[in-house]
Amino acid sequence: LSLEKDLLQALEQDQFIFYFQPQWNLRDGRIEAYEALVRWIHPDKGLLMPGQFLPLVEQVGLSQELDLLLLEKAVATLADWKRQGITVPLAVNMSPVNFQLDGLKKRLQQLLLRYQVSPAMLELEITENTAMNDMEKGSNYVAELQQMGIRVSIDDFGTGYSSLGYLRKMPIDKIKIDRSFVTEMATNDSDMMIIKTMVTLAHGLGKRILAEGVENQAQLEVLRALSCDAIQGYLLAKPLPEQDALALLATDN
Ligand code: G
Ligand code: G
Ligand code: MN
Ligand code: NA
Repeated sequence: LSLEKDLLQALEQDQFIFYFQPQWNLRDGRIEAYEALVRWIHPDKGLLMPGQFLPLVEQVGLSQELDLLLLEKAVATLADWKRQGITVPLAVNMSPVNFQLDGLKKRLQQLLLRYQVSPAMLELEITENTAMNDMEKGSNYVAELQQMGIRVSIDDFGTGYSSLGYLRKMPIDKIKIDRSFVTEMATNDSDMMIIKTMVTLAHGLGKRILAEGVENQAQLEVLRALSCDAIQGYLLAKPLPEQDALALLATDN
């Protein structure tokens, strides 16, 4: 209950920040994008993880407000990086309730214009369930974002409704294999086969594919051998505070 009260204040006083986790391109070994992951700097409790407050945010009906605030934060971050000569795209998670919101596209357009940020620098991560909710509407919506120059990727792929029809219809850019498949890949033949099939599927549809949750070199080598395009995970970097993320980028390029 008190956390709920704190939440309103947090939104007003801008107590949310992003950590940034790199996505590495397996072809050239470089960072191709950062994923923005929200943290709440609570005045008493310190750094809170999304799992500690996002359910509450949703429960009290503030997730639309938070998502819009975080979208602005993402675009403002890109503008700031641009001023520093840093041009790395940023992927932002969208909670299912907010995707396809009336006004989201307009809001995005305004933000990109106001901060003078190219839409090509922004990527929205949605889950399969979000995409599938109303496939007709969903694919039109993704197409409109793509026409604006904003890329959309599917997060946690393989854990939602596993209908594949939407992949064909939606002009999504990237598929992110859920980390649960990667974790056991080296020891579990079925998981290995599933990943292999996902890579083939993605490439057959002209989409890029990234594996999440890569924690060791053995996993990386298997993913490379399977022609996975990119990886993300603790092996390369945990989600980092902004200064550390920028320092890493400087050593990378
Ligand atoms: O590090 P990690 O604990 O950061 O993130 C846990 C989950 O919280 C992620 O799977 C993601 O779905 C969600 N999440 C993280 N950051 C954001 C954000 O900025 N917006 C939304 N809507 N969800 C986020
Ligand atoms: O948005 P998404 O559900 O993909 O959020 C990614 C989540 O996975 C974040 O909570 C992030 O901290 C976490 N994560 C990122 N890399 C790894 C990893 O290599 N191992 C594990 N266990 N978690 C990871
Ligand atoms: Mn994500
Ligand atoms: Na994920």
